[in-house]
Amino acid sequence: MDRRFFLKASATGAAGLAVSSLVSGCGMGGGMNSSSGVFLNTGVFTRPFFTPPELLGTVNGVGRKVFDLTMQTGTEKFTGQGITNTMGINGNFLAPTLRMVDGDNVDLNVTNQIGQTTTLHWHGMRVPSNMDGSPHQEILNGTTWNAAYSVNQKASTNWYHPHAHGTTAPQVYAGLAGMLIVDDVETLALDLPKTYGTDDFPVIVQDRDMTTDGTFAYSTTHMEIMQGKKGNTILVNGVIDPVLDVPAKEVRFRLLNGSNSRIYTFKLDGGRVFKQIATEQGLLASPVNLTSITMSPGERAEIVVDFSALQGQAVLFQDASSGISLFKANVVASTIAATTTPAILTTLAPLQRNQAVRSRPFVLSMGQGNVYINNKQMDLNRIDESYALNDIEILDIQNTSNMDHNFHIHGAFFQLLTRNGAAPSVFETGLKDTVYLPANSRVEAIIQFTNHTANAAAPFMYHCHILEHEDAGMMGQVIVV
Ligand SMILES: [Cu+2]
Repeated sequence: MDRRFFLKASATGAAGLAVSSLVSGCGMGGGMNSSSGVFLNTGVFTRPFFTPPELLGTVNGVGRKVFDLTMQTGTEKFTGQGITNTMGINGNFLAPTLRMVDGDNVDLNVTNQIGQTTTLHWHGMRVPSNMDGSPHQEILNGTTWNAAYSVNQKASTNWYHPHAHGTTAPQVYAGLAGMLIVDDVETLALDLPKTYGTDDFPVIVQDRDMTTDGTFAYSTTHMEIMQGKKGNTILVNGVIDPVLDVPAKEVRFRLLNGSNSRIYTFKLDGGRVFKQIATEQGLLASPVNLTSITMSPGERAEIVVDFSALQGQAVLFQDASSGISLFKANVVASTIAATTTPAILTTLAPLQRNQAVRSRPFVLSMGQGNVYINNKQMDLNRIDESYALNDIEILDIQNTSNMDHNFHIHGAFFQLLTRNGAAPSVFETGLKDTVYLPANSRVEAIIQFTNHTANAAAPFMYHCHILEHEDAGMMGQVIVV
């Protein structure tokens, strides 16, 4: 990855714009929901949208795709002014987009140069538990961890980030996160937008609590740990207020809520309709027309926006929850062939409730200034649950607290059966690995661990993906036997 690529993208913004806007009020796109009360986002889009470079891997002599990743420290000027100490992978902030194909055998050489212990977790990848990058696969500073696995799952938009015991939140916040896109033959054959950086864009949405010169440093009060760390500035692929030229045709956006704790409700200005085509673990059976989509940390969604009739116009991507406009898409003449998103995308054969051998409760709760799952806090030396390989089970996930949480499990995907006792929205019946649980809510999902067992030396994790909660112990461990 060319480190200058990112520097170029973020340094060309109009210096001072965000600051002058802050001084004069709360900016044109202003909202007042952040912890600091005022957003640095201005509602004026001057910085180029940054598309992280793709890393395709290098095929070695025995046909394995090799990816060399260096986790490193760096600095970044997010508004062109103050200098922030950051972390990135093969660069100063964020990471290249890894690209793999179902059936690939991959070797990932992960070198830790961040000055502290870390791990690198492939969120959404169904890999052997000892290659998962969980807290049990520590990478000491100055060492290299070799993760090797076979890709065996549907085309999907995944991501990778540290999962170190107790320090995940600050490491992700510093910039250690990237997308990992899996392709497969079925999906590549569909008439979907698929030209990366032209009609197919990653959209990593993160918030940071910035000072007026555009710098940030992770720190938390106990209140912020309980409520989740929320920032006053929302970045897309590491850039504040970016503008993107999109072709006047269908364009695919791979949305990732990469924030530590903020929950977004993404929409287009004017209530424009878009199509959701995929959930975390792959395509929906058919596209679903939506005007907004709510996503909690760690969740992904692929959407298609049809700009065919909008050449010369601009469309804003917004977060309805904060009132902030995230980026602007200027619709320009298309130089590539039109696509027509098919009405049928794939065949999903949902697992059925009557196939389940049991329903297993996961209660997310808070009390005495702590966060719990099933009244327990994370203990690396305790196994909390044991699954039988290939058994079908129901996850009965209940948030009994007055605060929002979510639930992510490694090693398997699930599909929602119910949300608060009713049928879930169609788009929640897709293949998922992370699900939002608003305060005092409950979901039932159906799950099956296949392919990989997991023993006590390398269990799979389940946890709240609000990273402050995860670090505070809202996590447990499963073995698969
Ligand atoms: Cu939580």
